[in-house]
This record gives sequence, structure tokens and C-alpha cells, in this order.
Amino acid sequence: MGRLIVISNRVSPPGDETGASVGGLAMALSAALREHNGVWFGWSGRTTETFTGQLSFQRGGGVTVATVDLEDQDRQEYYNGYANRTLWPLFHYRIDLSAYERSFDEGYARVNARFADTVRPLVEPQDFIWVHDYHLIPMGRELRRRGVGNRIGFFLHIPWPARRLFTTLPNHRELVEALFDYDLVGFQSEDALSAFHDYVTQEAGGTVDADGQATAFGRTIQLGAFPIGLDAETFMEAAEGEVARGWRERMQKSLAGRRMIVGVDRLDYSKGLEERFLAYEEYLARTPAAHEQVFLLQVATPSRDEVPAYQEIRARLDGVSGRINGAFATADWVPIRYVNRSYRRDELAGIYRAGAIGLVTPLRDGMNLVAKEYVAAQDPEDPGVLILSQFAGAAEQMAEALVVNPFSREDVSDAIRRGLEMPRAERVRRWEALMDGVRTHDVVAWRDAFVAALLARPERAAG
Ligand code: ADQ
Repeated sequence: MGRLIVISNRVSPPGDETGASVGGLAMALSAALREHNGVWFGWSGRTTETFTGQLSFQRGGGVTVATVDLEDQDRQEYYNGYANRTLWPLFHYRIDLSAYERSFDEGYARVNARFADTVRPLVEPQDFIWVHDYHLIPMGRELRRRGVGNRIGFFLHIPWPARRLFTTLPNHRELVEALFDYDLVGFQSEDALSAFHDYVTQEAGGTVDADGQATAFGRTIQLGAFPIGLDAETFMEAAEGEVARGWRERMQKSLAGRRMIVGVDRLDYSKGLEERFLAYEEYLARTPAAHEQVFLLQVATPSRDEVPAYQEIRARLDGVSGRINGAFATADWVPIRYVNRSYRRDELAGIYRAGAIGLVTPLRDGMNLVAKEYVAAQDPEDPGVLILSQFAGAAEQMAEALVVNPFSREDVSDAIRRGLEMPRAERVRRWEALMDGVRTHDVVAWRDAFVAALLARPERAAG
């Protein structure tokens, strides 16, 4: 069997093998790359004045990482533009935030072509290629144009939007047609998969059979739902390690007998943070007995801060959390601890463990790994309660959570009350079922299922 070539917007530099600071995806892909003697290709994150296409190689832990620099214009039009101002909001059902500008389209096409030019010489006949996420939808097509006949799979980490929303995108057809240049296209959830089916059958005049083979644009590809999981083993090890224990103790001390609700997110409008704060405010307003007894710790790490919508949501959250704290705080109690920094995974594990409730209420989310991390970090004897949005891909697999509508303050407020009052026996029962799923459907299972489905596709003749 040939080597695995992973192509994604950003790569994870080789090194940290403990999983303390590297995400689960990076760990899982690194392991697969090691196994298949592969290469991980992507943008270095740096920009230069003119594009040179010069590859930089780094090797470590048996993995080769190859990166290329982009131009500043690429960063603006491709990364901040089409990827994060057009596709990201649209795919998260926020057409009100979606910007359609031709320069973004051009930047997106240009960078995909540049990546394909750069990676092409690395591809050998027996290799198989796995492309990741919305930044690189046309990558398969670009590689085919350069004569790559190898098996190429694509996995979308974010939701696929409902047909009527998706067709607001001026070049929607072209984007879907490009997906038909892959051999396998994978989604996070059945919900995303069925939205894609809908497009194929209703908009593209194609068909999808019972095995998930889709035919349209004169081509047949395999579709599937491959829900991503956690690197459960390493995360649980980290949760038992010294750093996690230190944080657990530190948090226990700072609880001062109060109960903590915990939220951890990238600072992104899709994560429903404003709605979450307002639902928590509703809970406080309806439950005077909880004042001074409970607090919400919200960790929200700023991201994509060159994009205006991210600056706006950040300012709004500062305002809403400040207002709620001003209205409810007492001399020795602050109802919301709002923290704009990031933590290592082992630190997070310790923080999650101290939370009586994990509050995960995105308005739309491909999967949401925080929900799974919260579960994996709990004390089996005395676990906390997961409150989870029905609009996270994770909700399809985590039915034993308290599943809520994140748009309804009353629904979320009720779930907070119920979670805080839940008897230990019920918490343990729910947690055991959730943990079972987290363990079984982990990131290794996800990766192996995707790779197996890709390798099951017939080889094409090189063009
Ligand atoms: P994200 O939108 O980034 O990922 P999510 O899955 O919740 O969302 O988080 C990914 C990782 O980032 C987790 O390991 C989490 O611990 C970490 N993280 C988040 N906030 C953090 C913080 N404040 N500090 C430190 N670490 C933090 C996209 C999709 C998701 C999908 C993933 C993987 O949007 O739906 O689950 O990819 O496919």
C-alpha cells in the first residue's frame, strides 16, 4: 500500500508526543501518517511578498510535515475572505454574516491551485490523499487537472447547510461539482450527509443509492458520515496526570463550596456564547436560591481576530458578561468568570473535572469535541452532567446528555436546574453510557473508518 498524504489548511508541527498541547486531530493524523510513512502538507501560516512555492520540510516523530508560505493577499482573500467570511458563516447558517465578493472567490481558487502545484511533485503513483475541510473543497479538482489519478478523499469538519441556504452562494454548483472529483466525501453527521443528499437529488439532478453512492455531473462518488471522535486514551491519560491534578485541586480551592458550570470554546459566533450567557442570566433570575452558590466559568479563546464579525462578537460578549455580573454580583461572588485565554489539554482536563455541569450550546457545530472532552475528564464515581445543543453533530451520538435547544433561554435554564439537582445514580448512569460512546467512537476509529472507505474505492487511471 502507498503512503498517506494529508492536505489541510494548517498543519501541526511535529514534536509534542504527549498530547498535552496538540489537539486530538493532529495526534490521530500523525499516528496514521507514521503508520503509512506519509506526508502532511499545508500552509505555514506565514506570508511573503510574492509566492515562491518553496516547500519547507520538518521531520519529527516519524512524520514529515511540508509547508508553503502564502502571499498577504492570499491570507486576506482566501483565509480571512472566502474561507472565513463566506463559507464558515454560511455553513453555520449565518447568511446574514456571509460576504460574497469576487476577489474572495478568486483568492480561494488561486490558493487551491497554488497548493495543488506545490504538492503535485510529492505525489507518487501508489499514494492516497486525504484532504481536510472547507478551505480546500476544490483541491481534488485541482489535483485531477494536474493528472493525479490516485484515490483522493475529502472530509468536511463543519456542517453542510440546508439546500435553500447553500444555494444563496453564487457559485454553489461549481463547489459541489468539484466535490465529485473526489472518490470519497465524508461528513460529520447524518444531518450534514442528508443535507448534501438533498442538494445532489434536488438541485444537481443526481441520485444517491442506499449504499451512499452518489451520481451527478457524470461521475459517481462514495458519501458517508464519519463522526470524529476524541483521542480518548491520551486524553484520559492526560486527565490523570500531574498537571490535570494540579488544576483540579486549584479549581476545587477556588470553588469555595460553590458549584461550577463550565464552558470552553473558541470565541466564535457559532458557539452560541451570547445565548448561553443570556440563558444563564435567566436561570439566575428564576432561581434566587442559586445566587452565590453557582458560577459559570467560560473560557473563550479569541480566534480569527482579523475578521470583523469576530471583533464584534468579542465586544458583545464583553458587554453582556459585564452587564450580568454588574446586575448580580455581590462583594464576594461573581456569577460569570469570563476568560479570554487558552489552556493546554491537560490543564483543560483538570478544569472540566471540577465542573458540575459542562455547558456546550453551539447554535451549529460540525461535531464539537469539547462535549466529548468534558465527559472523558469526569470522575467515574461522581461525574458532572453534560448539557448539549441539539444542533451540534455530537448530539446524534450523545443522547444521554441533557439535549437542549440553544436558542431557548428557558430550555437551557431548565436544563441547568435539572443538571444541578440530578441525583448521583442518574449522573453515573448517563455518564457511563456517554463514556462508552466516547471510548468506542474515538479518533482512531474515525480515521480507520475513513481510510478503509477510501481504500475500498476503485483506482482510476491517471489522467
Ligand atoms: P472547532 O470549531 O475548533 O473545530 P471543537 O471541536 O469544539 O471546535 O474544538 C476543537 C478543539 O479545540 C478541542 O480539542 C478543544 O479542547 C479545543 N479548544 C476549544 N476551545 C478552547 C479553549 N478556549 N482553550 C483551549 N482549547 C480549546 C472544528 C469544528 C468542530 C469539530 C472539530 C473537529 O467546528 O465541529 O468538532 O473541527 O472536527
